[in-house]
Amino acid sequence: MKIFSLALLGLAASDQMEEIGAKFKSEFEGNLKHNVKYYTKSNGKGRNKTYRRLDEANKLPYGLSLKEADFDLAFDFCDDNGDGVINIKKEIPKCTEKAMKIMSAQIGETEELPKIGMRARKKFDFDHDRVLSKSEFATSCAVLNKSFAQTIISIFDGIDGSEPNGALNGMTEVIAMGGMMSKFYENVDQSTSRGLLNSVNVDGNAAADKMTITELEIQDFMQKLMTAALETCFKNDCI
Ligand SMILES: [Ca+2]
Ligand SMILES: [Ca+2]
Ligand SMILES: [Ca+2]
Repeated sequence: MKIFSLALLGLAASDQMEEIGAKFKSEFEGNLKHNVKYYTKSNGKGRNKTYRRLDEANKLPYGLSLKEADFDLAFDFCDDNGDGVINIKKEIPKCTEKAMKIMSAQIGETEELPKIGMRARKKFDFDHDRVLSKSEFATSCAVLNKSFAQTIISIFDGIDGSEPNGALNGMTEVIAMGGMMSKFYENVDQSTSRGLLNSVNVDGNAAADKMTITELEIQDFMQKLMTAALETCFKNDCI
């Protein structure tokens, strides 16, 4: 048990948090750039533009355990006038500003993340009507979440001195990650965050898979964390 609490205490040290925060931001930016490019790769120009990986992009949010409803709260948070679509020019900047208020400033430069996400979201208007539909919005969330997942794995895979293998295995890696991610949003506590991580830990059925946290699982975890943060926020009239 001792080593687990040490991992948590180690991460709670603020200088180390700063360092991880800076690394987090720069790696996230790189991953996001790559993923946006991949999922929005197109042929043609203007109204004749067609997206080469549209099918793959539409399926990305539902690769493991999430359903359409898992994106509803985030969608409502951004759909300010409630007309069922998200206006790119008006509503995206507004909800980005609101999102920054529920992000925690505890982890280095991570408060910059919503702004980075804002620029990316605009690229997912696949049918060029200047609004994001529910489906386009869910894809934009999934691409952000995937970029977070890749960043998280890169930071915590091997943090216990083991050989990096592309997933998080073993208590030290998982708890170190959980400790940091529970500080990601201002209002999500550690036990809620732990419960959410358990709920998405379904990639594979064997007992051994339960000990492994994969990229897809973290992708879903990020969406669940955001929903939890928004739920608390709505309850407490935080914005
Ligand atoms: Ca709207
Ligand atoms: Ca659209
Ligand atoms: Ca797993």
